[in-house]
Amino acid sequence: MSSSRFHQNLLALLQVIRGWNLIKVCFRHNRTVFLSGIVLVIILQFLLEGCSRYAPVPQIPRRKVLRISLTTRENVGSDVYYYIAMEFPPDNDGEGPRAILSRERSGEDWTYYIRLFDYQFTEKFIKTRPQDLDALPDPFGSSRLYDSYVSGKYIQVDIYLDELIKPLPVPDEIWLNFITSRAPLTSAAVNVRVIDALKSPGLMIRTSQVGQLISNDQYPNIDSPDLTDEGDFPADIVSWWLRIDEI
Ligand SMILES: [Ca+2]
Repeated sequence: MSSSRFHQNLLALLQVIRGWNLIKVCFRHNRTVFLSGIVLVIILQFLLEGCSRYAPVPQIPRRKVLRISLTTRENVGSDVYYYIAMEFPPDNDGEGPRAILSRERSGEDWTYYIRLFDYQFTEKFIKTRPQDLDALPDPFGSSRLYDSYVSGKYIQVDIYLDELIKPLPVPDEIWLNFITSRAPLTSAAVNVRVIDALKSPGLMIRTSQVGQLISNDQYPNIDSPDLTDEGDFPADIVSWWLRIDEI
C-alpha cells in the first residue's frame, strides 16, 4: 500500500471515530431527541419504500384491431375488385351490406368499404349518395391501417377500430360482406356482375369478443358459394376469418 493511500484510509478512519463520538455526545445530552430522530428516519424510510412499492404503474391504453383474412381459389387477380364492405349501427337492419354494385340499390347498407384492386388497397366512407358511390376511393394509408398485404391466394387487412368509427365508443356490432367483381362500385344504370359474395342474412362480429376467431366454418348458411366458372377462380373466396385483437 502506498503512503498516500495509507494516509487517506487513516483520515477516513478518524472521521468515522469523530462521527461516532458526536453521536455519543448527542445521545448523552439528549437521549429523547436522539431516539425520536431514529424513529422518524425509520418511519420515513418505511413510507418511501411503501410508496414506491405500491405506486400505480402507468398503463398504456390498449387498442382493438379488427383482422380480416380472405383466401381465394386461385391467386389474387390484378383485374378483380375485392370489396370488404361494412355497416355500423344504427343503420343495420340485420342483413349487413348488400352485394349490389350498380343501379339504384348500389352499395345498399354500406357505411364503409376497403377495396383491393390491382394489388392496391383503398378505402371509402359512404356518407353522401350517390356521390360517394361513384367517387374514387382514397389511398388506404390512413391512421386506420394497422397492416395489409396480398400474398398468393391470401388477402389480409388489419384496421384500428377506434379509428374506424367515430365518435367513440366503438359499437358492439359490425356487419360485413366480402364482394368481388370485375367492375367497380357505381350508381350508374349499368350491369356490374357480382362474382362472389356472402349470402344473406349477413355476417356480424361483436367488437367486445376480443380474441375469438370467427370463420367460414361457423357460418355455412352465409358462406359464399363455390364458383364453377374457371375464369372466375381468382375472384372466388373459398375461406375467410375474422378476429379482434388487443395490442
Ligand atoms: Ca366463394
